[in-house]
Amino acid sequence: MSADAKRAKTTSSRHFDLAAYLAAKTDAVNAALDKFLPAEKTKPATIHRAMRYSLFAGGKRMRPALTLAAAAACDGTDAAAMPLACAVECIHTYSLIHDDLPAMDNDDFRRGKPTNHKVFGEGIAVLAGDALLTQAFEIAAQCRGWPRYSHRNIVLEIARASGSLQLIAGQVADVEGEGKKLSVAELRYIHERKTSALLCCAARLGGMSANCTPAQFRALTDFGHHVGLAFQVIDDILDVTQTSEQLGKTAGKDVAAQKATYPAIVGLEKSRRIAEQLTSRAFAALKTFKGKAVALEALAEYLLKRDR
Ligand code: GRG
Repeated sequence: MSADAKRAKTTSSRHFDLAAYLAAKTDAVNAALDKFLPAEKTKPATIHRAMRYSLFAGGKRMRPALTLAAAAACDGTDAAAMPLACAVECIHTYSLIHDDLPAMDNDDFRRGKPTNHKVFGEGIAVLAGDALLTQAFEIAAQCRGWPRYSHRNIVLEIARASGSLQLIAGQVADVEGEGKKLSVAELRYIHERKTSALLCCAARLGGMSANCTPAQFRALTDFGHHVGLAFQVIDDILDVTQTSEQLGKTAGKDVAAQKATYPAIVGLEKSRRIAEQLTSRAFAALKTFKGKAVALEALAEYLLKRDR
């Protein structure tokens, strides 16, 4: 990590036990998701099995962790943030199921297991993605609202991050960019939408659940935006440096699909420096929390150093 990034961190985050934090939050999120989703045997059982198959296949749970950590930075509680943390994970999982379809990236492995369509067939995989997207709004509607962050605001937040101007826009640009030589600006357009929008939304929802101040909301937006961009640069790097076994999904896909990535455009070393700079910007955004954002700091550092 760069000297800048190290300086921007608080002392307390260096002593933060992120592994224990993530293990506890993952358990809590999994238990909440299990309650929110229809039971596996609920008719039609196939769709509920398919939804649960991908949701509980072993994702890193980074987005819900960001929601819970952002809530804590604003003195909120896990209980209030949990519906929103679960809603974001449902949207993320839907996007992965659809991204893996033969019509899109055509991937056989995800989260260390055969992809949804490999197990349930394409039709059910499309429906499982659709159902998880819808489920996200049903879960989010069960959160507590505030005068400043009403249910209307929360629905708009999630719909905008996952709609045709953000998540889907990024995916469209990604698909249309295959085999083309993109500029760094065009690549950033894709990353901002395909990846950063939902990570940023995860952080903002945590703040909303805690009735955060407008200044805290701006800080979480700035933090989420930069962490989200760093996340995708690292994802691009891992695609060329790690094996499929390490990633739990097919490695080397970007090169094979002739996708524009940071390593392809600027090289590995510069890509690492860009990810560090973005993470430094994310740390800087947390200053306003005056040491209360230790979990967010630790998450940002983990996302930079992750190997899967
Ligand atoms: C509507 C047909 C249709 C498709 C939508 C929007 C979309 C498909 C796909 C975008 C999803 C995508 C692959 C975004 C890139 C973000 C990314 C690096 C995801 C992987 O996130 P991790 O590493 O995954 O957090 P885990 O499995 O750990 O949760």
